[in-house]
Amino acid sequence: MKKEKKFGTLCVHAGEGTDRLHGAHTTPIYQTSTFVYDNAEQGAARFAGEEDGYTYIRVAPNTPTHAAFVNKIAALEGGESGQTFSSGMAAITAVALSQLEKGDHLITTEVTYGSTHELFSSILPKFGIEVSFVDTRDLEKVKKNLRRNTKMIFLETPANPTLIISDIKELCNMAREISALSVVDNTFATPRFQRALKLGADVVVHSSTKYIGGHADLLGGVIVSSKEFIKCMTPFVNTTGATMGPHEAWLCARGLKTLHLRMEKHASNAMKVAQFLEAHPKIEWVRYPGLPSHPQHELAKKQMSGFGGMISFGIKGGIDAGRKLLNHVELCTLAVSLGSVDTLIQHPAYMTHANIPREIKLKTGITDDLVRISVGIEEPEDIIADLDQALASSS
Ligand code: LCS
Repeated sequence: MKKEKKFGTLCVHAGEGTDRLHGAHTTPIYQTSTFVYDNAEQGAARFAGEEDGYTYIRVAPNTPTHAAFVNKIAALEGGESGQTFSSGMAAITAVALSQLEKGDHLITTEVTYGSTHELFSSILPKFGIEVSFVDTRDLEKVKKNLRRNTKMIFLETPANPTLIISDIKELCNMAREISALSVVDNTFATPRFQRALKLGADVVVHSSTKYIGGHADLLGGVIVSSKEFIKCMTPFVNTTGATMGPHEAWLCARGLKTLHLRMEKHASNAMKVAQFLEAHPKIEWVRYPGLPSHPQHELAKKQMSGFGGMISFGIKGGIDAGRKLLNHVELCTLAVSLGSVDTLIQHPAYMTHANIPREIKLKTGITDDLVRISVGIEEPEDIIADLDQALASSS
């Protein structure tokens, strides 16, 4: 049989077959907090790291259910290993705080999810970590911001919610040249459409709450990297204890079995919705990486194999028109989060990005008129019909 399996086959098969004892076909949920040793010597060997196996749920690799999820996402991202967390924010926090220390400098894309922005602007500086928010579309600007103490470059691409794209290959090269760690938040694109490790990133992070779980029914995070990196994070992971629950790990692994199919439908629907919005007289502008009108469409084509399910658009009439639109949707769900099977619509200025100071929001393109849609996998005609009637009712 061919050795290298295709993406969809890996979605279904990678990491499966954990239960050799009873032969359960699907991965069991190991709903246990602790593990039994055959004898004291075995317990000692596991704690000493001399024998592989499980000890306690907070301690990596947590449980066989967690391991099944990690093996699947690592196979999909093309990484050697991974680690689960209780949320996407816990994963990002762990990567930052386990790798950076007082006096270190971090460069981040200036547009990120609101809580990531807050972590970098308010929490890391408390620990003496310097942070520069840089427009990473401009490689020269990034170069100018490199310092002797730059230890990490963090990229969220496509960025939430402006969908700006950062050149992963160029920026990770830049990081490598100064021995800084490159980290890519791949939540929006997923490995179906963007393989950041292959493009040169050291670490990929995900909010698995989103497309990985896929059904808006869990909170989780995961990182994928080399075995060496995951091992170096283990003491931080084991002691800080932002542990994913076994049921969430199972939901994530189960969600991934259909990632390829869902992402293809999310993306084909999003293209149709983006084209509809672009032609609508009440819409000022549309940002979707798959549209030729996206200022970085060429870069998106180069580093992504598809453009995902997220769209931002500006509605004529600004914040009030946006509120009216949100209040008139019927099929689309008025809610934050993203990556669910159903279409979610929200207004970042006062929802997902409410915690970013207004002047920074405006400077970075998170304008009052910006409405964000996470396009679901319903039939596209129904999503478009709902937006059409809501736009008609919102003047
Ligand atoms: N990274 C990205 C790109 C995100 O969009 C989010 C959450 C996170 C990390 C954090 O993940 P969490 O801790 O929630 O699992 N984004 C959200 C959003 O746009 N609406 O609600 C949450």
